[in-house]
Amino acid sequence: MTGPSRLTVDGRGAGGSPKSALRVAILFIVVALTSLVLASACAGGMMGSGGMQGQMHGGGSQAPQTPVISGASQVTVEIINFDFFPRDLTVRQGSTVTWVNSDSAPHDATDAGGSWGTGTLSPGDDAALTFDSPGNYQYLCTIHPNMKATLNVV
Ligand SMILES: [Cu+2]
Repeated sequence: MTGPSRLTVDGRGAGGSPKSALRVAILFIVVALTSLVLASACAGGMMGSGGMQGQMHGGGSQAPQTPVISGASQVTVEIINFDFFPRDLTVRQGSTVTWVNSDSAPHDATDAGGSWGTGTLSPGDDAALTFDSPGNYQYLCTIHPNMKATLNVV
């Protein structure tokens, strides 16, 4: 049930400014491309060697990611190669965040403080949570605890 994201406007200026919608769209494209590049680099590394390089991809990649600030009311976090994309996400309160498991292993997204969680997501599953109040959350996959990410609701 991942409908087309409806882009909302950042506070200033009522009505849908095409510019800010475009900015958010570009942001998403950048994130998507980054995910693809990292995912294929990682997959290539795994297939290329059963040996030394393999250990870099053993779960919870620490490759740098660009933090994402989204003005959209519906935002997707994709789980690929034992990592959350984006790993550091800021959304506006009232936004719905959907975690999509695009990996081949089961994962979840669970607040370290225990206030929310997606439950286990099998490959291909997704779960959406709406965040009505501001908060700074560290969350993780409880199945693979070195998969860590942050969600800021502002
Ligand atoms: Cu996991």
